[in-house]
Parts: sequence; structure tokens; C-alpha cells
Amino acid sequence: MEEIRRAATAYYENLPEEKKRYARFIFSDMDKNGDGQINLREFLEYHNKDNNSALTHPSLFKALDKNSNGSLDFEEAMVLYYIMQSGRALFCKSCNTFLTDVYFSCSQCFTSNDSAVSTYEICCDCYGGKKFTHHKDAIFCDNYSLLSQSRSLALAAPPEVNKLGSC
Ligand SMILES: [Ca+2]
Ligand SMILES: [Ca+2]
Ligand SMILES: [Zn+2]
Ligand SMILES: [Zn+2]
Repeated sequence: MEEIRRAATAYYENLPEEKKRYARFIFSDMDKNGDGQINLREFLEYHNKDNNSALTHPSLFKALDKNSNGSLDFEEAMVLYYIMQSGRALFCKSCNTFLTDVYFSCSQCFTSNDSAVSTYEICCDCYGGKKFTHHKDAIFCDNYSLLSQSRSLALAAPPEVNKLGSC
């Protein structure tokens, strides 16, 4: 999570003024009682309204609450803004926990050309404990090797999806 936090800070620093204002606006929108903190209830109320059930998983709030005081100040909540904007809102497909830091992803699904195939990512616990069901012969890579792999795939022209080796 520390990594995401650092990325979020860098991201926020580079936002144009109006986007920063928008982030502030979202924060005050969530902060129903206006005390400058988002507590769990305010957090859940806000995201239930969106029908975005993955965001209401307790693991996300816990991960965002850096100092574990049970509420989010602006700096902590801003990380969520970054996660949403960057598409980094990833949850374990098996246990639904929010994926902080390193996770594993099925490389076949990740590189599939078929838009109907969604990516399949799982947390280290589920992967290590083999607590997941996925298609046969799936090759799982951690997100870092997947990234460098897709880079080399992109560089190798023409791209052939089935040339994937093991990680
Ligand atoms: Ca509040
Ligand atoms: Ca806090
Ligand atoms: Zn999991
Ligand atoms: Zn797969």
C-alpha cells in the first residue's frame, strides 16, 4: 500500500488546479457531518449510493486508513481518488480483498485480445494457498513481471499473444 500512497501523492501534486478542487469537492461530499474526516459510515454510505460494491469491502477502508484511527483525512482519502482515476481499483477475484502492492494475474486472460475476457487477479494469500478456481493451465505472473512482459510483447512485432512463456 505504501507504494500506491506514494504514487497517489505524486499524482496529486501534478494535477491541474481544477482537478485538485474536484478532489476536494468529492472529499467534502463524502464528509457528511463536515468534521474534515471520513468515517467508515460516511464512506460506506457514499459508495453504496454508487452501487459500487467492491469499494465497500472493509479491506479497502482499512488499507486507506494509514494511521488506523478509524477515519480518513484528506491525504488518506486522496489515495482513493487516485485509485479510482488510475483504474488501480483491483480486488482479489477470489476473496474480494483490495489488492495493495503485489498481486498475481492470469497472463492468458491479461493478454487476451478478446474484450469479453476480463482480467483475473488474485491476492498473494489466495495464490499461495491455492484458494481460487480459474481455467486450466493458467499461468500466473505477479503484476511487475506482467508489466515488463507486456512491454516486450509490445516491442516484438507482430504481437503474438500465444508466445507467452512462463514468468
Ligand atoms: Ca465526517
Ligand atoms: Ca486515518
Ligand atoms: Zn484473495
Ligand atoms: Zn485466465
